[in-house]
Parts: sequence; C-alpha cells; structure tokens
Amino acid sequence: MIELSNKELKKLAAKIKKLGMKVGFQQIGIAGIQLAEDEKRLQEWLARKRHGEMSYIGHHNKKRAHPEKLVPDTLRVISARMSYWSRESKNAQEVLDDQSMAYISRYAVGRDYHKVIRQRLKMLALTTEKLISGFGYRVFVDSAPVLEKALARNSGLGWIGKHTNLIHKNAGSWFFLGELFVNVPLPVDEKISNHCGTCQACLEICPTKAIIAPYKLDFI
Ligand code: B12
Repeated sequence: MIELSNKELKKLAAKIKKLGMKVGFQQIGIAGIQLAEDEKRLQEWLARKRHGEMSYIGHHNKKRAHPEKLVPDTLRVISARMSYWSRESKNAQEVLDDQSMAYISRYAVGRDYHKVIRQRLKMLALTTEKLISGFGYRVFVDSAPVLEKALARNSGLGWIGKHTNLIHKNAGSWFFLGELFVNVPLPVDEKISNHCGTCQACLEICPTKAIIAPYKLDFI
C-alpha cells in the first residue's frame, strides 16, 4: 500500500506527465478503474455477435471491463497517446495516382507501434519506480483484454467519436493508445465532452462505407 499525501500524489502525477512527453508521447491522462457503462455496452455488443470472427474479444470478458481483475491492486490507469501522423506523409491521392508507388495505410508506415509504445511506457514506468517505493505496474498496448478507448476517454485524452475511435479536438484521431496499470491512487483527470455534434464527416468519407451508423462499425 502506497501512502502519499494528496499534495505528493499531485506532484507525482505532474512528474509522470512531464516524463511521458520526454519519452515521446503527445499526451498522458490518468483515469480510475470504473467502467460500468462500458461493461454494459460490451455485453450488448457481444450478445449481438458484433465481434464477428474476433472471438478473442469475448474471452476474459470480466477482466476487460475490470482492470483490477486483470492486474490485482490496480487503482489507476495511465493512458498515453502517440501520434502516427507524420509531417513527411504524402497526400494519399497523389500516391494512389502514381503507378510507381504503393500506398500503405498511415498507421502501418512506421515501426510496429506495439514495440515502440511498450518501450516508451516501460521507460516511463522504470523512471517512476525510482521516485516512489512499492510502485507496481503493468504495461499494455492493444492486444490485451483492455478497453483502451474507454479508459483513455475517462482520462481526458479525447472522446469516442462516431467513427468509434478516440478523437481529440486538436490532435484528431490518428494516434495509438497504450496504458500503464498502476497501484498508486493518483489524482484522476477530467473527461472532456463529446464534440462530434451533427458532424458526419467520418461516415461520409469512409472509402469502404464501413461506418454504417454513428458509433457503429461494420467489420463482420
Ligand atoms: C478489435 C479492434 C479493431 C477492430 C474493430 C474496431 C472497433 N471499432 O471495435 C478492427 C480490426 C476493425 C479495427 C480497426 C482499426 N483499429 Co483497432 N482495435 C481493436 C482493439 C484490439 C479492440 C477494440 C475492442 O475491444 N472492441 C470491442 C468494443 C466493444 O469495444 P470498444 O470499441 O472499445 O467500445 C467500448 C467503448 O469505446 C464504449 N463505446 C463504444 N461505443 C460507444 C458509443 C458511445 C456513444 C459511447 C459514449 C461509448 C462507446 O463502449 C464499448 C464497450 O465497452 C483495440 C485495442 C483495445 N484493446 O482496445 C484497437 C484500437 C481500437 N484500434 C485502433 C486503430 C488505430 C485502428 C485503425 C485506425 C487501424 C487501421 N488504420 O486500420 C482501424 C480503425 C477502424 C475504426 N473506425 O474503428 C486504436 C484506436 C486509437 C484511437 N485513436 O482510438 C486501438 C485503441 C489500438 C491502439 N492501442 O492504439 N480495430
């Protein structure tokens, strides 16, 4: 059990956020572990067989919406966002029009993001470990039974847009997420409100028309 005063916890949270930027993330947010609303949504989603052939999403069902069941003693989840938009990116249509080039989805262009985020989160955790004794953590990126978007939304990193991904007013949604489950009762960040409003741009522009309705993706 880590016993720090509120003032010390606040200071620690600020340090973690600063360190997060230093290791290469664009934003760090802290959330509690309550996901009751999202658990309901997850159960409905599974009951409707919305996961199609991705049967793994049905596994570890309880753990997915309960971070403390996945990693005992978890009190907070630190979410990190890492942008995959690059200034050097070429215009998609220009590349598609050029027969001598192949077009690769932006999110797959760089180094495998699982490795990059894992490494950065590990660095963040190892530095934090030096700041307080008894610090317990686990690193997650993508593949574990973790509701990454819901946790990141709860940590103030953005809102869940009609395209079903997390979106941020200034950063858009071209970013990956990763998490540190920690045993420290850090102060949690405030959620930000949904700014999609009446905008339907993602539904209209989706080249395969996969966003069949707001917040509904057809990938079956
Ligand atoms: C399965 C999966 C997919 C599937 C299905 C996507 C989907 N929308 O469910 C497929 C293969 C299609 C896919 C595609 C992509 N994915 Co993907 N995927 C995942 C994965 C592994 C699991 C998602 C999951 O659990 N789905 C099950 C449903 C039930 O959960 P959920 O979508 O999180 O929804 C919960 C909450 O968001 C909330 N919620 C859901 N709907 C609504 C609606 C409202 C109104 C509200 C308030 C809340 C809410 O309740 C739900 C239940 O708890 C996550 C990693 C992870 N562990 O979370 C990455 C992840 C979501 N994918 C990611 C990315 C980048 C992509 C792609 C852009 C990659 C690409 N270029 O092809 C596309 C985008 C397609 C799209 N528009 O979603 C990123 C998203 C980052 C972000 N900015 O949000 C993640 C988080 C991976 C990561 N670590 O960065 N993906």
